[in-house]
Amino acid sequence: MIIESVEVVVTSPGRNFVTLLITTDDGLTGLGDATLNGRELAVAAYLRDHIAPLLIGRDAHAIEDTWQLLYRGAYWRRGPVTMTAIAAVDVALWDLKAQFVRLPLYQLLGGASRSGLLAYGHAGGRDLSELYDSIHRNLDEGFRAVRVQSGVPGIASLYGVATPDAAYEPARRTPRPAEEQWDSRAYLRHLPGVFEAVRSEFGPELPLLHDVHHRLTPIEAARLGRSLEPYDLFWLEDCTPAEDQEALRLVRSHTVIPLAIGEVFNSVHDYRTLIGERLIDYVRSSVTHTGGITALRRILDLAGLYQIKSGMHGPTDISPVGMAAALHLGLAIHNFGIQEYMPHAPVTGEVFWPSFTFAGGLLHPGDQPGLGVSINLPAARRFPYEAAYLPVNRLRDGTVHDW
Ligand code: EZ4
Ligand code: CO
Repeated sequence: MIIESVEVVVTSPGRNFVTLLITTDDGLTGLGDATLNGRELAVAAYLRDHIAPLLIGRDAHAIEDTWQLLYRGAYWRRGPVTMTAIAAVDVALWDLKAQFVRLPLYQLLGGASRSGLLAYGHAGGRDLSELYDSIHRNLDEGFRAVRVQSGVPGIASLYGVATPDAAYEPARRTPRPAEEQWDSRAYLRHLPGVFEAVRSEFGPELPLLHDVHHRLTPIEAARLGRSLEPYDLFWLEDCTPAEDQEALRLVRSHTVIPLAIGEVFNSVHDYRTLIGERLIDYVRSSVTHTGGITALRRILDLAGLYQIKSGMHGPTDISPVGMAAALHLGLAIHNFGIQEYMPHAPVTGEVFWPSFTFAGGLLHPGDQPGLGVSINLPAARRFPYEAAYLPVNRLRDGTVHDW
């Protein structure tokens, strides 16, 4: 199975996506997701200018060798642009191999370890009444676990909180990043009361999650973890800036709240302290941003030795192709934990045709050969790229803060 052509498609049905198409002399086409939110064109150029010429004429079956060639062969290692580009190649090659043997990809990864993947949805509201409505909408859509984000009095616009008429989408199509505000003291005062109220309204069973989005110092995160312990969270996510692995030692020594981290990581080396010292409970990396199925499976195998589970990132900036890859991997591994799932806007479905399903709170990748996703290229051309940025955060005095 020789690689004959490599194409990078940048399309914007509802939001920007970068997709890699690898076509072989057998006439099969494999797809990989290369979407890096707000930095899409850097990955597209990396793939087009530096990777595509190396792939033409190679054996599409040689997944491990190609991964090592692209990782070691660049000399420059790691980093989100590089690892997202490598991930797209890796996933496209897994898609091709599985199509070649006419099996759903999860069968090549060891077969199904469960009947479906527990998914969590996103709930958010500016106040409790909006938040309750949003949680009810998630339950009506079938979710059996919910991430809860709340407005904070005194903070005008805040991560994770949508207005009732719009789905939450942090990347905005503006020529410059939007600015949001942050105030750790106001947040730390307000949040425990929100979880107390949500627990008493929705009862003890419903798994509740929360994302701090890298905004606290270790001692603030430790205090937050302690104050949320009575409400039995499934996890507290990204409580401190993720790249500071040692910060979690302090958090861990003060609270038993389960911790999840890693959506901005791109390598197993970002996790070595966190996993080796059991400082986290869930690995947030996605297939798309962490070097593909080949690389994320290694991270999750290492995590499994320490009873740490998967909690793959699944926002709308993971394309349907990236989501399908996550579901095949999640179905096959032993240490699956939970899968984030933010359904894409209906218009995204004009370009991407996935076959994965969501029913009874569980996702399943489906049983089509390969990933089970196809792309409608004429439709993709109807949605040209539009620059979009994630917001930035400022404190009350104007200082830039982690977003
Ligand atoms: O901010 O995907 O847990 N989910 C998240 C997401 C991220 C965006 C960044 O591209 O934190 O909303
Ligand atoms: Co997050």
